[in-house]
Order: sequence, then C-alpha cells, then structure tokens
Amino acid sequence: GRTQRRQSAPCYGSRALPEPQACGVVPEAWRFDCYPERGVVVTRELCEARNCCFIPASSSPPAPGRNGVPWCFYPPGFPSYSLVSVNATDLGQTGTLVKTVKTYYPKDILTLQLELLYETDNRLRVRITDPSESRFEVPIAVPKATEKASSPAYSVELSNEPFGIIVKRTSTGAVLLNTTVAPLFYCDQFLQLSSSLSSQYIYGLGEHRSSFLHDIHWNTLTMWARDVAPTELTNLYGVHPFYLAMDEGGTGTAHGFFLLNSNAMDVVLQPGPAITWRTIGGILDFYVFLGPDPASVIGQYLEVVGYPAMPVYWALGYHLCRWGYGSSNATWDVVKNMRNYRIPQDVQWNDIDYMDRSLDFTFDPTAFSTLPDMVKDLHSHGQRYVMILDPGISSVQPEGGYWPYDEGLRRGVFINHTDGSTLIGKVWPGLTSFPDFSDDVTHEWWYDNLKRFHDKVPFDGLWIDMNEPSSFVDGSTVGCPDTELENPPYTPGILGGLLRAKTLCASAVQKTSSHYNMHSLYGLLEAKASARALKRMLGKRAFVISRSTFPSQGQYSGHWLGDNRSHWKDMYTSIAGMLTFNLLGVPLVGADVCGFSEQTEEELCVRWTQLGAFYPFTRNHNSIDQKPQDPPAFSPAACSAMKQSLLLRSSLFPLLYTLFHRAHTHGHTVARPLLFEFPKDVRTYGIDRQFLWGKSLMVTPVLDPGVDYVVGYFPQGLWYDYYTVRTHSGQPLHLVSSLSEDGSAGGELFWDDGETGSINTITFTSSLPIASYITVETASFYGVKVEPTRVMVNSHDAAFTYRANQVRLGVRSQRLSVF
Ligand code: MIG
Repeated sequence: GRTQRRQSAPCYGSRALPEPQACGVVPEAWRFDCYPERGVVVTRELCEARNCCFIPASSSPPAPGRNGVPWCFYPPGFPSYSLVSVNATDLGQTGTLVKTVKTYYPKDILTLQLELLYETDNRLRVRITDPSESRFEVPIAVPKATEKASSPAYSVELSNEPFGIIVKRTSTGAVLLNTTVAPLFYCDQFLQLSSSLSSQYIYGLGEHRSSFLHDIHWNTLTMWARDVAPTELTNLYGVHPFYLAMDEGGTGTAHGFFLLNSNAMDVVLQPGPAITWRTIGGILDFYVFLGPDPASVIGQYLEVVGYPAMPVYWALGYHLCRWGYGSSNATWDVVKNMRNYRIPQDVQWNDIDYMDRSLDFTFDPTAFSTLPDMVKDLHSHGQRYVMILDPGISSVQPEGGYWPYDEGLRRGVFINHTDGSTLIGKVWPGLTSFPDFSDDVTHEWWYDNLKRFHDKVPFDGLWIDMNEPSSFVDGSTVGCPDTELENPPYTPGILGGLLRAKTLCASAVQKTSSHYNMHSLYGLLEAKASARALKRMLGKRAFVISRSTFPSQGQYSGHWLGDNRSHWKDMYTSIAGMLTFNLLGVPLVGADVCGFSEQTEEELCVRWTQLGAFYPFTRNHNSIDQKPQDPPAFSPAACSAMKQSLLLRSSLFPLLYTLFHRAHTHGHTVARPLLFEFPKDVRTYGIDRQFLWGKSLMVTPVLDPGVDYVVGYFPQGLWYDYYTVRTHSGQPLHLVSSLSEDGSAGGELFWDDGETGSINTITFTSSLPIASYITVETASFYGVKVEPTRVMVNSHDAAFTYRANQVRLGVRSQRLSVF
C-alpha cells in the first residue's frame, strides 16, 4: 500500500513516508496542521498522500480543520526551503532560499529572496519575496529606514537547513520568534509561516469576538472583512494581523509582531505555544517590535502604520442614534426631550431611514422634510449632526436620474468584472454598484457627492457602514467566473466558506489590484476618502466612524463594534473589543450602548450607559423595530442614573482629550488594559472586566444583573475612590490631584480650540498641570494625611476644607490659575 501511494504522488514522492516513531515523538502541543481544509474528514490515506503523520489524538476528534489537536501533521524533516546564500546590505542582510521538492498546492515558488532590515533598535522587518516576479503588496505607506540600527535590542539567527529565523531579545536571550518549528510554504496562493510564541499571553489579532487575552488552545482566528453580527470563532468586520505578546518568564517584558498582508488568512494559535500564519496571497512581510514594555510595543507598531488622528472635541461627547426614528420630527423630538431633561447630548445621528428610497446623498422628502431645519437647530444649540452612508450606489435609474450613479459611471469609479462590465450587487436600495476607493478619481467623485449633499444638509461627520463591503448576494447578481481567485486551492475558515460570501467577486477588478487582494482594505480606503473630503470641505478635523477597519485606520476614523445584542454578555465582551482596538491604533472606539439588536431592559441599559460613559467613543444605538432606548425612555430613576454617568463623563473631557492627544502624538492607548501599567503583575494579564483611562483612572463596571457591588482587582499602589470627588462640567475647571505615597503628584493637560488645533498649548508642571488661559478655582488633593492649619497659594492664604475620613484637602483660590 505504502509503495503504491508513493508512486502515485510523484511530485513529492521521492521521500519516504515519515516513520511512525518520528511522528510519535512530536508532542501534541507542537503538531502543526498538515490538513487544514474544512469540510473534509481527514483519513490516513488523505494525510499520507501529503506525506504527513497521521495520529488520531488522545482527545476527542476536532471539528475539521479547527479547534483540536490535528490528527494529520507535518513530520520532522518535512521538505522546506534551504538558505543557500547570505550577503550583507546597508540595512541588514539579504539571502536566497531554495527548495527542490514541490508541495501539494499549485505553483510553488521554488526560489525566494529574503531581506532582513534592521530598521531601528526596536524594530526588525523581514521580507520574503519572489525575486523573479513582483507580487501584490499592501498599499499603505510604511516608514523607509535609511540606515541600519546601530545597537538593536534584538539578534537574528538564521537556520540554513531547513531555513528558519530565530529572533532573540539581546538583553535577556528570550526567543521572540522561531520559524523552524514547521515548514515554510510559499506557493502562489498558499503562504504559511509558523513560529513558537514566547508565552501564552497574546493580544490583538482583531477583529474577533473573544476575551481580551486570546485562548491558545487550538484557536483559529480567520481574517477577511465580513458583515456579520459579532460571533465567536468567525471572521468579522475588520482585519488586523498584529499581536502583542508577553515575553517568557513573567518579567513584564513584551514584544509585538505584524504581518503586513491583506489576503484572506487563518491565524492559528496552539498550546506549544505557537502560531501559524496561513495566507492565500501577497508576500510575507513582517515586523518584530521589541518594546520592551507593552505600551512601547504599541507605540512602535503605530510608528509603522500611523498614529491615530486627533479627534474633534465633540467626538468625545454623548452620541444618540437609532435605526428607525422614521422621521426627522421624531428624531428632533428625542433631541428636545434630552434638552428638557438636561441630559448632555453632543451629537444626534440618523440611520438609513433618513434616505429617500435608501439612496445615498438624498433625504426622504416627506418623512424627513424638516431634516435641514433640525440640523440648523442642532447647530444653534452647539450640537452636531452625523448621518450614515453606505458604499453601495443604486444602479437602477430612479425617476429624474441619480447623479451619484450617472456621474460615477461617467468617471469610471465603480468596481468591474474582469470583462469590464460594472459589478452589480444588492444592498438597501436594491441593485447597486460599488465605488473603487483605491482610485483617486473616486475620492474626487466622493467629495463632490458629499459637497452637493452638504449644501442641503450641513452634516458634521460621517458614519460609514456596510463597507466590508457587504452585499445581500454572493459575488454579484450574475455570480462570479470560475477562476483561481474565486476558488483558490485553499480557502481560510471564512464564514460562508467562499471568499465571495456576502460580498463582491474576488476576481473583480479595482484600480490597485483584484478584489481578492483589496477586499479587506475597502473600509480603510473609504474612510480615507471620507476623512479627506470632510477636511477639505469643513476645514476642520474629520469625524468618521467606520465599521470595517484595517491597519492604519486610526489615521482616518474611529470604529464601533458592530451589531451586538442587548445581552449582558455583549456588554462584557465590548470591553475586550474596546481594549483591542486601542492596541490596534483605533482608540476612538465603543460598542452600541444598551445593545443593538433585540430588546434591551432598563437595568442593562443603565449599566451599559455607565460603562459606555468610559468608552472613548460613546453612542447609544438601537435596531429598527425595537422600543426606544434613549435615556428619557426609561423610568425617572433610570434616566437620572444615566444622566449622572454622562455628566461624570463630561467632567472628564479634559482628561480624555489629553489622552487622545497622547495617542495622536505618541501612539499611546486611551482606554488601557491594566497590564500596560502593571506589566510585572501577572494577575493583570487576563483582566478584561476592568480597564484604565490613561495611567491612573481605573474603571470597574457592573457587568451582571441584580447586583449593587463589583469585585475588582487593585494592582499594587495607592487608589482613591473617584466618587467622593465632586464633579464639574465646563469651566472653571476643578483640579483633582491624588498624592502618591511620598506626597507628590504630577499631571498634564492638553487644550486647544477643539476643531482645528489652531490654539495649542500643553503645560506640564510637577504638581499643577494647567494651561494658563483656563480658569481653575478649586482643587482637591487626595492623600493629605494631616489637617493643615494654613494653606497658601502663591504665598497668599487660601480658603480650604479638610475631610479626615477622605484624607482630602479642598482649596479655593483665584490664584490657582496664575502661572
Ligand atoms: O444591514 O443601517 O451595523 O448599525 O443600524 C444592516 C442599518 C445595516 C448595520 C449597522 C447598524 C445599522 C444597520 N446596518
């Protein structure tokens, strides 16, 4: 039997099948899946036809291709590449990789070029490309190093046979990457790289619904932008092939890894601990970031993909939205009601029901006839207006013509089939075409549309939805051609099983490349076009919230976490989502407060508003056909609890704004995992029911029904109860200073005009951080252990109060602001 099988597989048949003993020595945790195809029951025959080891695992059989010890795995010595030459370059090294034995996937690229780029002391870049033919590369701008790092924090060892890269942290010797653990694949449509992980503590890898700390027990995270209500174990709206991991040994040292690749991929975590990147196109182009602490890793990652934009000040406010207000007057009534209750509301939104027949850049002339008046009224109350736009442009000629489509056709902005005909899908207006945002011509057309609509409805920002892009038919109304792009030799674990599931044909043609390569970049490029247009039109910072995202998104937009449900569990998982997007450089993030689909309940909505008051972006949003869930829709007690939490948020805007500024200028996180501030405390590594704003404000929300207490973890330090602090909104500001054990305190404040950055001041002092033109009349100092007999401010006596039970000194003086 064996001999025969070998003969029938001549491509790689020159080798003998692995010896059973060789297979048996591979521990389960280190078995790398040789048969990841879904929907196949892997038999010994199928497995051995790939020259792999077949051992039914001791645990129960895994679902095909995922979530269990693979029964079919690569034996030691499975053919891979050899490194045959290495040369020094200005920035590092270059080498040639060759192999002679083909794999079981078509179009092996047998000769590869390896480039090691020592870009900075904390950043290594590795590129593996095809030297004979150029392949697709992700069209985002990354920094270009000009000279080799002089004292890198890493060392690189190359293994020749089989080829592999081992990256170590010089200071500790910790192994951060070791790709010798499994064979390297580099076929036209199947590229695979595995590595050991330094520890089980791994974060990032969005967008997925999971705990903040990933589970490494046979966990496959598939990436391919997809419109689906957040569910565990499926690909979701965004794609972020970046992880942050703690080094081995619990020393608090961390590193990062970023695979710059946009093709559909599986990322497999296994208990080794190890990781496998399995992508179906592009090149292998990756970065290792040395930290050494978690926050520096994020800063270094964002140096590559771009720091997040500074948000306009009103973005921090309370946003109210729903699908199905039904009319502009009904929307307006909600706003007026909020004013009556004196609940802070900065922004009112409308969903697709404002549109005329679901057409972008129109509004319903009957039900929303008063929309322009409502927007005027919002503006006269210092409030803002944001409405939704979907990328699908109706391709059916409505009566009287439809400028966006007609003009789009004229300028050639839409995505086409390979035969040059416009690709037609289906979204809310019915048949639609899809703008190709990888083309600058489309950006210009998008701007023109926005400008024409803005002349009628002076909106302030944009909500861009359905930009995976989402379509109600698979591929197009006429299907997709049967090509290698549509039916690749291997398809990652995409929901629906096909690349075109609920989106466009993979073979569709875009300016930059095929949709196969560009699909997951759609939301990024639409956000870029939208942010550019808004800036140009309004001359201010752009406000854009996007559903689909990709690395570098934060430069152009924020993100909401999609179609959650009004469940307690969804409220809890929103914290992990929020923290993960802060790691990914999209700090302006939040979930639909009170839940999107299904009916919310009062208690849940109150708790969610209290948590949402600490999302960097907070918007109450509700699905169509659900009862209203804006604060006044509930009992007076519930409404007043929501109001209190929103007032508290408003009082913290200066802090939040300052944190956003640090994100914008230094790549810091805004909502921050506890482990970032306490990286040596292993007990913080799994915490996703608590989080920080910046480095010292800790939020421990109620996440369960029927309780009036919370259980939280306090990392070592001196913590004060914020709720004993009086809250203020607006000026004059009240300064809160929490003294350290040695009696000192420090802080900072960023302040400007909120929209353009034209007035721009930061003042640091060791204890009182105040911009000189902001009035501060009162201040609280927590941790003052002895009641003073006299308090002086700038050598003048000041009025003060002292509360021994709160160790709090309160000071009132006109001189607090004088610097
Ligand atoms: O097919 O515009 O995630 O927030 O309310 C649903 C209607 C389309 C999905 C968004 C959701 C929005 C809804 N949209």
